[in-house]
Amino acid sequence: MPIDATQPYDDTNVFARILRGELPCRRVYEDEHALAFHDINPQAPTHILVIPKGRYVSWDDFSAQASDAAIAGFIRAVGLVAREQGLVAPGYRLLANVGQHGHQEVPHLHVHLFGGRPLGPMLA
Ligand code: IU
Repeated sequence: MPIDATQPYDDTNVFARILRGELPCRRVYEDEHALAFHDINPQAPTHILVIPKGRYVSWDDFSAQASDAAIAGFIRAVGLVAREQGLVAPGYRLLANVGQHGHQEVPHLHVHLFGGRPLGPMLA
């Protein structure tokens, strides 16, 4: 079920638990700002989720409330993961779902990084 992006942050959400090491993940990258791991239900040959380390429900509260350092660090981490995965030359897609109409299901901001095949036109 999609979440309400205006809800308070829920420390029991699955990505919070991954960040605390309570649940495993197939990690591909980590630094002070971000953690990246393989999606458990990949929609492309490469399907990685990049999440900030702070307590943000979605792109909305992250973009409004995170520090400039946290925002810059997160965006740099997304780009670094794409380069490390060899996705830049063939190309890739970034996606962040927000709230009900965006069909966001996990209430911790995550950017989907898709690659490894031609992805076709953007679906609205
Ligand atoms: P969404 O943007 O919130 O709709 O995407 C959630 C993604 O999180 C989705 O692609 C799931 O397969 C993925 N995921 C995961 O990788 N590990 C989990 O334990 C759970 C969801 I729950």
